[in-house]
Amino acid sequence: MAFNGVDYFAIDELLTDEERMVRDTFRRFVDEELMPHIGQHFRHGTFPKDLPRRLGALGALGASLTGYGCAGLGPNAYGIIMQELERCDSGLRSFASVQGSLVMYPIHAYGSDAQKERWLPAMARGEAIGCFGLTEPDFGSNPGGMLTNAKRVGDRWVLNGEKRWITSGGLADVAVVWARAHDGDGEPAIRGFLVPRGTDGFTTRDIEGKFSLRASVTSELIFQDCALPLDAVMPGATGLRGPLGCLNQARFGISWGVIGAAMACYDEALNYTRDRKQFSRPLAGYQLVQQKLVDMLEDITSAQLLVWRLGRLKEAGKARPQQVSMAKRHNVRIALHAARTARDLLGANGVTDEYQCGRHMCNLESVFTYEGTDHMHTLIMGQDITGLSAFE
Ligand code: TGC
Ligand code: FAD
Repeated sequence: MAFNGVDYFAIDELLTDEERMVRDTFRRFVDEELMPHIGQHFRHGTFPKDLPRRLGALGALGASLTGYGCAGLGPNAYGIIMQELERCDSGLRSFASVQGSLVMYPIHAYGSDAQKERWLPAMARGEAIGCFGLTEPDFGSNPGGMLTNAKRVGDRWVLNGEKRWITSGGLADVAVVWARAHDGDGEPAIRGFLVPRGTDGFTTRDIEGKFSLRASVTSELIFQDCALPLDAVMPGATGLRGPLGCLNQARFGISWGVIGAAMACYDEALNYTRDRKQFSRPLAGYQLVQQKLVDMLEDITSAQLLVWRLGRLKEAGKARPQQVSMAKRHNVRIALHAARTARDLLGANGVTDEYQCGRHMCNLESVFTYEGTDHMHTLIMGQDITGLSAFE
């Protein structure tokens, strides 16, 4: 059955013509080109290898950046692309988030002219793939404790350490790697390095056995005396604020993206419960079922209004990271709840991959954890409103 959107509060009227055009383009692309194949990719644990170039051709990669072949869209148009991709699968949205917000964005914001010229046009076209290495086996929520280090030795940086849980790691032509850099002068500081695939001393290993984001590649990055030229470092970022600045972009996209997953689950549950009869009538005719459907719709509507407003604040340069945390925390929560509710309403059918909700439910467990866990966003907001840090 064709997907017609979920828009109880006429939010469509708040969108610009450009945003509506982007929505229609990606809605059609997702329905016609991605939906028919996603179930098989999830079942077999494969990433659709043609996706990067197809998204590149549509201007979806680094869509909110300007120059270097990027589309230069506003924040909400970018968010709408994430929404439509995640309506298909969080793993596909993850690929686009990482490529645009976590790799192209830091190169654009912190990179040298040569780094921008080398990577951004090819990445915008989807001809080069990137990954973002911040998390380590022992440092996830607390990336400031990272052990990966880069030592300046003569005219080289020498990188040692390990990154884990890295989206697109095994596919990437270039890794943005955050490391504690010792240049011989003063205190070490966190810096970002661009490490091309094939550099001696750099290997990757894909993580197998995921029940979540199966259509996305997740990998370890291993650096053993990996020697890099001095110009491998991005000149514009020093300290943890460098990687955290990228996370603001990606978390914004996720806040939009998960609405897509929630809409897909709501739509599936509504259609299913209207069709399926138990006892005397369709399931949708029972009060308990209606309450669940109404809760889902109300949650989706609140999520839509939150990100629409956040996007407008971002456009005006006024969005604060703590507001992004609220949107990520709230919207992932409601999406996960919608997926679990849809799974429940589909009964036994909800546990098969003939339907979407079980796949979204498993995917959203990762989304709840990555880009700052639900707890981290709670503490970020807690600190903001009380003035007291509860991290340490
Ligand atoms: P803290 O002392 O608070 O801050 C250190 C420096 O960073 C600045 N800062 C920020 N800057 C920009 N944006 C933000 N959101 C920022 N938050 C903090 C801060 O002002 C300070 O700057 P300076 O110049 O004064 O030094 O740092 P902390 O060590 O206490 O940590 C804070 C905390 C816990 C919030 C942070 O570490 C955190 O966000 N942890 C969660 C880690 C995380 O989200 N990892 C995500 C990895 S990437 C990923 O998951 C990709 S998934 C794939 C996909 O997207 O699809
Ligand atoms: P931990 O930090 O060990 O947390 C475990 C639990 O403890 C959580 O519930 C957490 O909220 C809680 N906790 C931790 N500290 C506190 C505290 N102070 N107070 C209260 N509770 C606390 N990372 C990248 O760098 N790049 C990527 O591309 C990337 N892609 C990913 C893809 C997938 C599929 C997944 C699952 C993860 C990915 N990550 C990536 C890693 C992700 O960002 C981390 O998993 C996340 O930051 C949490 O870290 P952790 O898994 O080590 O959990």
